[in-house]
Amino acid sequence: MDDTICAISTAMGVGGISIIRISGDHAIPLVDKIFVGKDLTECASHTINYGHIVFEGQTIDEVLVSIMRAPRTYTAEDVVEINLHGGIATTNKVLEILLRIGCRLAEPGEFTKRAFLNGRIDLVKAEAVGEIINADNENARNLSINSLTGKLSDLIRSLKSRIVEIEAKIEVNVDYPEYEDIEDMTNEKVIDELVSVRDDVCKMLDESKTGKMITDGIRVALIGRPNVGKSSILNALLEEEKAIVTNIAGTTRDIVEGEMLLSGVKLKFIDTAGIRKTDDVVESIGVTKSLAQIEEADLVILVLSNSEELSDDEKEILTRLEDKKHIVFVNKNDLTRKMNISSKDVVYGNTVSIDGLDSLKEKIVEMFSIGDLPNRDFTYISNARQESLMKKVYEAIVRAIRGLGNSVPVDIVTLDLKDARILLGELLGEVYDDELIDTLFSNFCLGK
Ligand SMILES: Nc1nc2c(ncn2[C@@H]2O[C@H](COP(=O)(O)OP(=O)(O)OP(=O)(O)O)[C@@H](O)[C@H]2O)c(=O)[nH]1
Ligand SMILES: [Mg+2]
Repeated sequence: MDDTICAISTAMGVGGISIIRISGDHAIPLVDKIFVGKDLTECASHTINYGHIVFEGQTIDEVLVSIMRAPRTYTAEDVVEINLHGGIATTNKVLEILLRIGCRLAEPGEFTKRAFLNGRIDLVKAEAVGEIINADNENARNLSINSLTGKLSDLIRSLKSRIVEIEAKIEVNVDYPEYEDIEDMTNEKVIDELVSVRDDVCKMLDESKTGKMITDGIRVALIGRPNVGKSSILNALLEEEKAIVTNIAGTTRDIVEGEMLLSGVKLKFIDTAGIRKTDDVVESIGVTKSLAQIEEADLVILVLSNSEELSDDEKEILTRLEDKKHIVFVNKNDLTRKMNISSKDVVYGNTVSIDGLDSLKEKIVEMFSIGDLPNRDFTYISNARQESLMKKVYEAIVRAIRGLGNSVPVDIVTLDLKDARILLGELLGEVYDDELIDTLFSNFCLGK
């Protein structure tokens, strides 16, 4: 934390400008060493200064340098940002000079990590920085900006203060039972208040599924026997020739992936090798992969051929799908029907005249309730860390409620409430584990 760190903050490539960011106690005097134009150490905070980067008598670039003094900066330390002409050689050269004069190369996410460790942002907001950078659609952007601006943190903080209040009331009653003017906290009253907190936690956990769906997308596997048209369907949905299509059974050997947006949610389609018993070594590896995709997918589309009867292999796959979200797509409905299958989630279509694909999309929208997404408020917990801590909060509250119902002494019940309170603090990063913090920020991109 004592080092002055630097990194290229813009994506590496050819562009109008690129930005190198420097943060730390010596950020301003260090950059001043290579800046010609004015004395940066004398510049007022939050100013942009025109000049040149000059090193060992050689002019490197014409630049604008932003000076931002602590604490009102991204990291809450002194921060300098050098606006260079965008270009790989110039940007690398200036970075290299900064390293030679005493800066250290920042680790991925280190600027945001410093903002967190210096207390400018909580952990939920820090995670949102990573999420907003990775947001590739409007819903994901909406979700991450709500976390970044503190809506989610406020919600977590309010749960925490409700628990603190209940704890305090219990304690007052236990410690000063003789006081007449304090509210008498009967078990029933405490249970009522805790049930309302539990329901709100439960709602947040339910909604986290939507949050994760928005950030990660929905994984949809196209599964079926060879030659039924899985790859043709993938290509038709993506409107591009992504996978090879031939009339030879066993054309697709490996997984082929493609993405599209449906109602603002990313669908990750996985086309797989047709499932059949085979002696071909390569094909059988493909088949094993296809079966694994059934497990990994959020949704399986079982593709059948309208011109053939339901085979034993297909019956077996249908049994595997019983507990899995799935849709049956009967393809090739331009040919005479031999397929007889009755299930509520069957869509008929073909990829010759492109029929049934809209119905298939509608079914997905309905299954994942994504039609009304834009009207929701987008304050969701959306990552595994937040979700697992929230689950533990839920369990602690449920334990407390159960304890009170079974007349467990209140001081035992308060231990569960304390657990819930500490877990909520952990969610916000008020208490943290160094290793977890290191891992979390190492997933960030460089320069953020
Ligand atoms: N008549 C008709 N033929 C189709 C339709 N969809 C695909 N086909 C044809 O069926 C054959 C197999 O199509 P693919 O998309 O390669 O089938 P697949 O399920 O990916 O096959 P594998 O990769 O071998 O598992 C090709 O000749 C396609 O042109 C359809 O809706 N109607
Ligand atoms: Mg195929």
